[in-house]
Amino acid sequence: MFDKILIANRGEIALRVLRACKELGVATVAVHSTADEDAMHVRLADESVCIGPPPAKDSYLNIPAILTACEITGADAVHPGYGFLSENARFAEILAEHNVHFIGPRPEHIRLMGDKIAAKRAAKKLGLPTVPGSDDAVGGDEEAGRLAGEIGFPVMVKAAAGGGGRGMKVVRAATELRPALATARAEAKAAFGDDTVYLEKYFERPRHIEIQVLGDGNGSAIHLGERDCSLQRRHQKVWEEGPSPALNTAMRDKIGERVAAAMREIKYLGVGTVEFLYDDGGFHFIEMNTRIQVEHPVTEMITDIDLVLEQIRVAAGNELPLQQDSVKFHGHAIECRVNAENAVSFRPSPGKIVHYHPPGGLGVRVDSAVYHGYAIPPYYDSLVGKLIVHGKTRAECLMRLKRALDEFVVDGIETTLPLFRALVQEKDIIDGDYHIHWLEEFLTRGAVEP
Ligand code: MV4
Repeated sequence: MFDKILIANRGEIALRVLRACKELGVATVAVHSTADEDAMHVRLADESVCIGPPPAKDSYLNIPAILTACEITGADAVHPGYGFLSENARFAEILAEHNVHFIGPRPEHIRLMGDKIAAKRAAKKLGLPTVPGSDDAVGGDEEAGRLAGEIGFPVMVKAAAGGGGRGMKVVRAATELRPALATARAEAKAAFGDDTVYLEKYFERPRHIEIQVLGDGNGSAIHLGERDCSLQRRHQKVWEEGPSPALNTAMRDKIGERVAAAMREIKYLGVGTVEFLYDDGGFHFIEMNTRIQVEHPVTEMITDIDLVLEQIRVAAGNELPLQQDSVKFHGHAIECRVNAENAVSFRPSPGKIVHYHPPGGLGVRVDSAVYHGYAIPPYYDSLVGKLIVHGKTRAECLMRLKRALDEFVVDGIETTLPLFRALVQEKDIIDGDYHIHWLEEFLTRGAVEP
């Protein structure tokens, strides 16, 4: 096991990683910007190092400063959390060059999955079902026209360097293709410095279902079931749950086993998430995330496996904690991302929390790094905390969620709690009958009062 882990992140995930380190008996180093001097992860870590001013590019994304912090403290591993440097292959390489372990996959796998065309080609070769499409960069407009004709409209233009919804365009007719290509290319060039695009069949109302995996880097890998992340707004997930209301055990086992087999084949190391669009009974690979995700607690609650702890263990060269047959799914879990935002306009609402009372009781978990009197800085994401609720059935989970939402008090700032209180009353939500555009359509109907 490592002796000392530097946590290159902030907020609730820094605290989440710290907790796993404490249980493993590993010393911890917090790094922080000047805006985070009062942050919980700084207070609870064994040591802390200030790595720069508030803008993330000068602190949490500042590779030389983080390397220096490793050097000063003698940390032998870095946990990147999510966001920031967590999917930066070059960062993983630089750490290795300085004899510091990166707690995550090998750089080659981070790089492969960062290129969406290469990732899709790899997924297809590994036997995963993909979205019908070009499977390669599209050249000129003529070639695109021919491809779109073959795929059949509607099609979607996507940026190879994309992800998170940037550089995407839906094209419903041949006449719209040329301008859509130009816009997508321009957006991709501006956002990623790469104007490579590809074409796919467009799914109108799919679900977004992702499979959690864990690999030891030596050819052993297991899947830990799925999360349904369809409830999102502007590509920001709002509510995640597992199991998906759309799947049964046989469907889960089938797609899960195919994903696990693919991970064995590439000797994947660490935790990862394989994302699919799910439509009309079929799975279609879109992307793979090579990091621990915000919504990982959903899987932890239904499997009883500590994903962050196991992520650290496999990074240190340990074997998997169990075989696929021993993974048992029990009950249902829902996570609500409580943000410091107005529940109707979603305008950020940073500032001081003057009263804080998180809910508790059986089946209720709150992953948060805020406290009574803490001021949420305006520089980073607006997550106040994640409310994760577990129940034996989905109905019990919803019942507990309602109760927990009623208990939750965050005063002094606006939060998205009123949105969740409205969602748990909605028939489609209660029935599990939703898709990736459901939430935006619901918000357009104007049913939430802040
Ligand atoms: C799609 C799609 C429909 N058809 N691809 C958006 C983020 C990016 N990672 C993939 N995305 C989509 N790809 C095809 N062929 C619809 C989306 C999409 C979406 C996907 C998952 C979760 C939320 C979404 C919201 C809008 C669009």
